[in-house]
Amino acid sequence: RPIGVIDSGVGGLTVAKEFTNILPKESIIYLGDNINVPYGNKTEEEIYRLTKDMIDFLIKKDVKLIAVACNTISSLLDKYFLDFNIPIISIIEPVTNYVISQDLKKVGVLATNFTIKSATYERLLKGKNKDIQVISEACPTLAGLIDNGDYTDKEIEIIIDLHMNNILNQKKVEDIILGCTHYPIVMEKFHKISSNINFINPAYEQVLYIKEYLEKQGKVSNLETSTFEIYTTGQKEIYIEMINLLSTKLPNKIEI
Ligand code: DGN
Repeated sequence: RPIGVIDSGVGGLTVAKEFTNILPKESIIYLGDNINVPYGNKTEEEIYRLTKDMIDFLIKKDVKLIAVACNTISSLLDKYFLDFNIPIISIIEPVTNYVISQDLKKVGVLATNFTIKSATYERLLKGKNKDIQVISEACPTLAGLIDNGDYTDKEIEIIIDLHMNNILNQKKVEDIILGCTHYPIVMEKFHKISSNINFINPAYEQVLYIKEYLEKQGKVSNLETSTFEIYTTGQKEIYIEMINLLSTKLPNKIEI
């Protein structure tokens, strides 16, 4: 059975890419709700309703597990999405485990409005180490700009610069979590603007976590030819552009 991956848009491709590297023998069904991006400025009820529809769609496709490749939705998992017959895996929990394992004393978080307001990163990190300092910065427009597909847009650099200044003016940090799956798509812009910062991409930790989970459950696939299907409520062209930019595997099909 395939693995489902959901995001409000193209951001989850950063997670799909890690699947092709870490679990290449798994088939992936990706669902991006681009028509409703960004989720980060919506209400809890709206995000719940849209996410429930995505989960129902993937359950009908008989996926064995859903990777929530969206920090905004992951902020709501504990509250709304525990009662399904298949595991629904957060992107936030695995990266907080990683940060704690690295013994960081302070860490920055850049994420959507919703994720920052929910304080999920702070709650989970402080729950594991009460002394850790978490410096948070909401970026209300960045995911939407990236999802437009024009990653050469100068505006993206201006916005990243603004948020990096805001976070570094609060406190000097050396490690910053890119707490929205859209942001690592423009990782090279983050490095260009702040070359001395270690940017943490939660996608990698999430897929490692899922690998361990599947191994424990004896549910790892061993397909000679795994497939990658994309379903979107938006435009195919943006997916092709992002896939090229991320140099990840091309999908077997893209459907609207
Ligand atoms: N990619 C999503 C996230 O990780 O939070 C959110 C993008 C959005 O809808 N704002």
